[in-house]
Amino acid sequence: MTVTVRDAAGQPVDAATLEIQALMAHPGMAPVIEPAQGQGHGVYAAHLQFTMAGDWDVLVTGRLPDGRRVRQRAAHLSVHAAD
Ligand SMILES: [Cu+2]
Repeated sequence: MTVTVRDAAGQPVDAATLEIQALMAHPGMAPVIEPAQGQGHGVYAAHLQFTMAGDWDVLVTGRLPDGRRVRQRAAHLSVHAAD
């Protein structure tokens, strides 16, 4: 999964420290959390391995280079098991 971070002027933001978290809505379900590696040009990438089929909310969390915290919903996915 990749996310792109831009500032208010639309310029890419590098050097953030980000994690991608995938969560399911039901109780007792551990989130999948992976650090996102900067690729340059504001792009960050993480490899997520979903632990069950179903509906997942994907959040981006962490800190921007200026110290501000990030917590933003990035996607809602319906995950199906491969045949
Ligand atoms: Cu689940």
